[in-house]
Amino acid sequence: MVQLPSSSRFESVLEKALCLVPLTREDIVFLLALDDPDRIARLFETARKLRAGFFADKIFAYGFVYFSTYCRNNCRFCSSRVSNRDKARYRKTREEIREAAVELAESGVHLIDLTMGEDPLYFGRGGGFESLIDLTEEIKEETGLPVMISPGVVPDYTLGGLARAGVDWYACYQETHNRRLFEEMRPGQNYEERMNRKFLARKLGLLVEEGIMTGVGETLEDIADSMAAMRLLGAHQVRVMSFNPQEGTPMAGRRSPLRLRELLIIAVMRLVFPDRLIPASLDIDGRGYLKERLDAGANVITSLIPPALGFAGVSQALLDINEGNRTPGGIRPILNAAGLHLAGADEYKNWVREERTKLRPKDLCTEARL
Ligand code: MD0
Ligand code: SF4
Repeated sequence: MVQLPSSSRFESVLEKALCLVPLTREDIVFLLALDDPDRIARLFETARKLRAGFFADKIFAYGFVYFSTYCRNNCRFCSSRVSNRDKARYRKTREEIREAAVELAESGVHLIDLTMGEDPLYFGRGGGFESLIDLTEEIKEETGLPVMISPGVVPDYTLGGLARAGVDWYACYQETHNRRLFEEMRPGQNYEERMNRKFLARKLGLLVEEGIMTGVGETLEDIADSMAAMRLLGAHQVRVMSFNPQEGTPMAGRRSPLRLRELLIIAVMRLVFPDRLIPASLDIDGRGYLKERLDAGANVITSLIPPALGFAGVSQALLDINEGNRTPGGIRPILNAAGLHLAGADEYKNWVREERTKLRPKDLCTEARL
């Protein structure tokens, strides 16, 4: 076979992506390995073209409510890990959670993401999942917005209860699809169980978000494999977050990777999943690099947090929150500088409705019950 000079390989992979031809594992690794600034700029430009083709200049914004920082797990990268005895934790009351959600809704976010560690209060014997289900129902009603739940690996029947309560999204990140690395990062947790919960969520008619962390020892091939796993799952939202070292964890001394790595992954994700949602998270650098993440092809800004209510991020507990920078008002100038705009509430609701209908075509729908 004639080996094409790599410039034409580069052109042909971009061309393939623009024609919506699926990229191979080799194509993905090839793009992730780019180091020539001109080519990287071309890759980002292609990602933006694809985003514009499916979403025009409209960006979605997600409010983040991290309502309990207690967790029974011991993930090596996370300051909420159970062995981190020095961590000052909180568990918000129903009223406090409601207040944060309402404030976020009024500020103009498109979705409320209710997130917790695997809090023993909910996961323990006698389980408090009923109250979690009630709470999501109440928040959905009160805000009138779609709701995402990121509660960890909850039991099957709880996921069923959440689906019946009207939750729209289940978010649960594997972080890596390399099993050896998974076991290192999430000791004592079961890879299959975590993956299977996401397949179940889809069956229950929920949209699913899958995510990876970069800078934790993964190879470019691992990243390509994660994209394959995301495709197999049929994830509706796919994300990458750069590792940030956190105090009180075994990884506290490790460095955060150069942001270029995350930006390349965002752009390649856009080429691989042109019509899916791809976050630019405010939880890694606050507003820092937000424009770059958008320029690489992201179309959702996540981790907007109301100032002054005492809610934290998961990766950056405090950065930019009380300054009011993690709000629609705080991000607007950056959006505008990137030539983008926040979508209207109905535009997001319609997207969610259409995607959920695809999961459950009306005539075929046999309510999955749990
Ligand atoms: C974020 N801090 O979007 C949030 C979090 C959980 N569903 C999301 C990682 O960055
Ligand atoms: Fe718990 Fe999630 Fe942190 Fe792991 S990443 S320790 S499951 S809060």
